Amino acid sequence: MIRTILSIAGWDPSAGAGMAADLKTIAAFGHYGVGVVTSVTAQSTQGIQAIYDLPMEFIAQQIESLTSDIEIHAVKVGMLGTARAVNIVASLIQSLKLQNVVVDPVLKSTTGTALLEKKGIPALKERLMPLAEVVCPNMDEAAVLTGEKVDDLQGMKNAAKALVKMGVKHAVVTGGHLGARAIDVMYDGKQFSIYDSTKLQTANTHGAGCTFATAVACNLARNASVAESVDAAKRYVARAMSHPYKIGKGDGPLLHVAARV
Ligand code: PXL
Repeated sequence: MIRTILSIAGWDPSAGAGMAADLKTIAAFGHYGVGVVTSVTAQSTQGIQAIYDLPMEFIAQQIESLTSDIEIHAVKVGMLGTARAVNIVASLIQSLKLQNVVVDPVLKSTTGTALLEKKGIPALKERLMPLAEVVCPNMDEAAVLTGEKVDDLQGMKNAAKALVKMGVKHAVVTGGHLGARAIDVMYDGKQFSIYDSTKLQTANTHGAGCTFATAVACNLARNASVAESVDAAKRYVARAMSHPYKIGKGDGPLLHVAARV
C-alpha cells in the first residue's frame, strides 16, 4: 500500500537531516514523500552557518497549494524556526483535519544551534503538540518541554507522562542510554512501553531524530498501531545507522536507502 507522507521541515543541504532525510526515509518505506519547507539552513556535517526562516505566509501557501490537490495520509513536522510558523502550521493541520501527525519538537541541532526561537516553545506546546498522534522529543528536548531533568530511564518516564498531561496523545522520549543499551520510552496515557536495543558505536547520527519521526509517520500511514510504528521506526533507524557513509569532516549521515524495508 503506497501512501503519501507530508514532511513539513527545514532544509539541510548536506541532506543528513531535515526534509532531505525525511524524503529518503519515506522512499525507503516505499511511500511517496511530499514536502513543505519552513526554513533553509546553510550547513555541512560540521555545523550550521546560517538560517533563513521562510515567511509564515509562504509556508501556508505551500501547504494550501499541496493539500488543495493531493490527499495526505500522514504528516511529519520537524524544524519550524519561528513561533509564527508553529502557529500557522498548527492552525492548518487543524482546519485541514490532517491525520497521523507526528511532531518532532526540534529545538536545537546536535551542534547546539537553535532551530526554533524561544517564543516558539509555548506555541509548540499549546498549539501544535495536542494535534499530534505522536510527539517524539529526544532527552534534551523533553527536558526543555517539561522543565524537568531528563538524564535516566526514570527521567524519561516522568517526561513522557508530563507530556501526556500537557495534551499529547502518545509521547515517545528517544535516545536514552543505559550502559550499552539504546532506550526509547513511550507513554500513551495508560501504560509505558520501553523499546530497548543495542547501542551502535557510530559517528553517523546526524538526522537520526528526523529519520525516526518520519519512519513513525510512514508506519502510521499504513494503519499500523503507534506501538508497532515506534518499534518499526527504531529498527529502521538502527539499520540506517549501521550503514556507514563517510562524507565530510563532522557528524556523518545515516544511509537511509541502504536500510530499505
Ligand atoms: O536534527 C534536527 C534538525 C532538523 N531539521 C533541520 C536540521 C536539523 C539539524 O541540524 O538542520 C533542517
